[in-house]
Amino acid sequence: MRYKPKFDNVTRKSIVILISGRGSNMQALLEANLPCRVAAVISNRADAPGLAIAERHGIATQVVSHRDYPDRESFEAALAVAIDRYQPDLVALAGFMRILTPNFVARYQGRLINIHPSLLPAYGGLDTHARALKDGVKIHGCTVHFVTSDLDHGPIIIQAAVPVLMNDTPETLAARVLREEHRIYPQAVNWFCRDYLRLDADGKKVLLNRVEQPGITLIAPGLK
Ligand code: NHR
Ligand code: GAR
Repeated sequence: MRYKPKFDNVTRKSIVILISGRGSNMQALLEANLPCRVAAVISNRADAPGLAIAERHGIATQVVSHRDYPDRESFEAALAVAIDRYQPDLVALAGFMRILTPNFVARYQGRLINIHPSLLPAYGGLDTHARALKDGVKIHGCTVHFVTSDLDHGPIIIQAAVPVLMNDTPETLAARVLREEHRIYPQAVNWFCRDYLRLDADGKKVLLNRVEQPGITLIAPGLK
């Protein structure tokens, strides 16, 4: 019998990834064998190291620099033109560092997701690792969520928790979290591309189809 791919080019969704810098989450998505096509990587910074990684993977890249525009609205209008050229099913923010206005977010409602380096709703915004260390929390982590106009408060798709260790610096903690980011972001995109994600009636919670939910308990520091 002929091999029948589960995702042929008709059903396969396409995604555009937005970056601002290093691009390690983008790289994790590119190397995850996702059931979708990465149509393009767009950066708001010409010097983003992630652009070269995307090019090495044969992905189309484009720079839309916010510095070329007088305000957020005109920057976002240009960004939307760049994105819409690819008609993506999903736009994935991967270390994208510009806050998006309600107008832009509305245009991509339900198909715009972000990875954030904290266990939301704790530590939205910037400098999450330093703030978590300052508070002395013992568990920290990362979150993939749908983007809404409420910054870092959109419906949560998946989270990973890591222990905070006594001698952690923002850098060592960030590295421990980043390893988990690279695991959960491809998982979230995989679910999206398979149409496994939906929102509950009030649009606040993500429900998962056809996915078992065992999970494990993390206690930090561990019990002795
Ligand atoms: N936009 C909306 N509307 N909602 C979200 O949840 C968003 C978003 C845009 C980006 C990523 C986010 C994060 O994961 C993200 C989520 C940048 C800033 C920020 O303050 C805050 C949150 C996030 C990304 N940016 C400064 C700004 O003025 C610029 C900082 C810089 O360029 O270094 O846009 O944390
Ligand atoms: C990641 O830790 C990501 O969660 C975070 O920046 C890093 C980007 O790394 N995102 C934000 O803080 C968004 N405000 P990467 O470019 O190597 O993926």
